[in-house]
Amino acid sequence: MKKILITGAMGQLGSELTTILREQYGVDNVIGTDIRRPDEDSPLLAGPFEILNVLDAQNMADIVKKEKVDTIIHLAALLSATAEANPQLAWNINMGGLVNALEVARENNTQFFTPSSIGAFGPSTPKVATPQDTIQRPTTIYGVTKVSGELLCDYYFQKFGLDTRGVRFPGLIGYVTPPGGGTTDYAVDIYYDALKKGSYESYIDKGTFMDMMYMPDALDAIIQLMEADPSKLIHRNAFNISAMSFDPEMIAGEIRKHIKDFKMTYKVDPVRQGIADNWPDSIDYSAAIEEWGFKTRYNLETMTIDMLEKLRVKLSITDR
Ligand code: VAH
Repeated sequence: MKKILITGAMGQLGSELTTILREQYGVDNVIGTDIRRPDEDSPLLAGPFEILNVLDAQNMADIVKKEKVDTIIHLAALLSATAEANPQLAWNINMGGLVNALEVARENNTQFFTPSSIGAFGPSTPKVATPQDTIQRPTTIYGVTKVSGELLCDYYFQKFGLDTRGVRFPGLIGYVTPPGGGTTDYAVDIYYDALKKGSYESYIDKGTFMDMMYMPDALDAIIQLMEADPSKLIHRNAFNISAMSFDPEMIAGEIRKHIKDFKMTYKVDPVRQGIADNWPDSIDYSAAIEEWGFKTRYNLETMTIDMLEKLRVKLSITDR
């Protein structure tokens, strides 16, 4: 990767990925793009930034050609809960944007990364130690776009030789940019509320296990996969990856080790609970380990320590 274009750079993953790739490959070699311009004080403006609607294929092609981009990291998409509220828009953005990005990548022979998700699995998928290769009949429009995306990226590799790569992300937890419209976002919100209010009202019920990962591990995984020896990649797109699996009671218990009087209550959101119930409890990620050496640094305990430490500074909270 020498000259990288990121779509959805203002998102939870995109904002941190843009920063770390600029540190690794040089500020001027990473072009952040999104549908609108960030605030003037945004770290995204520390390097090249372009306004790009991923449904505008010509603008995307113009930027890629002008900047001699050799790697496209396509992140722009609606997440599960937002998508479920507007399925037609979700299909148009998630698939229309992906087809445009793949076509621009093909025409310019760039490397290509786009994430899938544990949302690509459904109620008939084995829920525990979900295999890398298994049945995928998701019942959410988000899952339908993720499975379609996996198949499309495999097709562009097989048909056109495009160097497409991807992972199935679990829920991502970070302190820099709050997530938007996901089902796993409770695992981010809980840290903010624990510090601000000493309590959290969870929209996901106790006993609902989902795979999760701390953002630094997610960022490392993208770089590691993109730099991996292509001859060793059997699966290429949609590698299962995860770092931990927990339910709301477990993350509450870990927070209570630091905020003794932390109170957890529940007001279950039937839509997001319904989405979560269709996702695996824990996935098997041995293929990622074997094919490109996937590893993680954080578990629930160490992530909680770091999240609380970083958010105390970000929120200027010293009394919790
Ligand atoms: C979501 N955070 O909740 C995203 C992700 C696995 C979850 O795809 O929709």
